[in-house]
Amino acid sequence: MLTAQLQAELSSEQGVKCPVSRVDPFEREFLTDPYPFHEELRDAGPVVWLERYQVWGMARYAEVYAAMQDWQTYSSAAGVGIDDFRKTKAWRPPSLLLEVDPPLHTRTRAVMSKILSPAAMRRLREDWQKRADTLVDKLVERETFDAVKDLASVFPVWAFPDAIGIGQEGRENLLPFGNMVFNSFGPRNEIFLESIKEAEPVVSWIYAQCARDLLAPGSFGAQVYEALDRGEIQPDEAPVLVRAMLTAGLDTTVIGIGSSIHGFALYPEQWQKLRANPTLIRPSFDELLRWASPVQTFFRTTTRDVQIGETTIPDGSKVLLFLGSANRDPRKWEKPEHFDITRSTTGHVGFGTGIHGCVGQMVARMEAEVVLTAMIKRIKAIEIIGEPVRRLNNTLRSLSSLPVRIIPA
Ligand code: 4IA
Repeated sequence: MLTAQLQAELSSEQGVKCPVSRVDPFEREFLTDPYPFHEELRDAGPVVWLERYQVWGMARYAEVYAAMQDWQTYSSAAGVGIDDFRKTKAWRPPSLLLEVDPPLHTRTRAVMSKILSPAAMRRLREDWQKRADTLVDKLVERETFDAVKDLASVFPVWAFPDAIGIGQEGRENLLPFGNMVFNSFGPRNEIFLESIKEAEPVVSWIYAQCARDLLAPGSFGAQVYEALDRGEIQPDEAPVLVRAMLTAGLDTTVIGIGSSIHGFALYPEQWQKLRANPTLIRPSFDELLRWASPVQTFFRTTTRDVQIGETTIPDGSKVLLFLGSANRDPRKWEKPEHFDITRSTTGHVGFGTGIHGCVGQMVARMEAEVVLTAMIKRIKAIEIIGEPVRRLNNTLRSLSSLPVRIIPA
């Protein structure tokens, strides 16, 4: 299908040799089912010129992994979306974690990783397990429900914002905000424009939540301001770091939980394995992130000319890293399309890798763990009873609906 669209070489204008693809990684057909496109892009070469957006793309595991490990060459400071912050204004004030390089990144990251530490997670676990048990109890009684709308979208929005320390009111803004931000990493296409139609009240609400006086004492948000009191960050940096938790920590975990239930519904034998052996819960979430990577893509910007095979990527180029494709590259994984919770997932890039590897991954892991722990005890089987619906997003791969019937244990 796409082979005809692949040309042998990039016209010598830039003096480089490179396979060219006309594929649009942000159009509906691609986002609906990216996997055949990923295969084409991987097979085209270690780096591909994406003609539609005049950017480079890497879809093989080895190159994606190497690029993420090499932050000196593949910078985040010009933005990790398609926009180049050195040329155009960012859609929002840049993130002080995601869209920066060391030394600034080293300082902000240290503050956040201390706040989101294993010890902090241990303090929350019991309460979160109880909440998951309560929620799953109610759904099991109903037997039929929407695994995304009634479970995956409910639990994270209930648990994590309490820990961040924001109020109950207005939480319906959290998921739409994330949807906008993750769309903004891609082009200004219809999908993006649709998501920002009613942006104003959502964006103002989010920014208002980041103020010190609204955050509960002792919460993650309050702890960001305690880092300010200790002189570890500047006054204008604190609200942007609170914003990072509200942006990065909701949609992603909703999708992680929703896709897990989808995976186990599609692979009933994996569900039985999990029920028989709860120590598989933790590794099963890594396999889920490999198999159904919620964050599919990110850009980097080169800080020098880089040689990849026959191709020289010039200094200052945007490079699109296909994480979801790397996680299913048959050069790296055996039967990559198979969801198999007992395989080794070491090296998957579902949480990224290198200095920008997900700083909130302990939160995400614990959310998935408490929900799956609640489910394996109470649910013998999960059956899909209606067509799952995808929500298309320029960065995230997710479902908006997954109607299921469960058989109680
Ligand atoms: C931020 C990678 C993704 C989960 C992410 C999105 C936003 C931010 C950080 C990470 O706003 O800092």
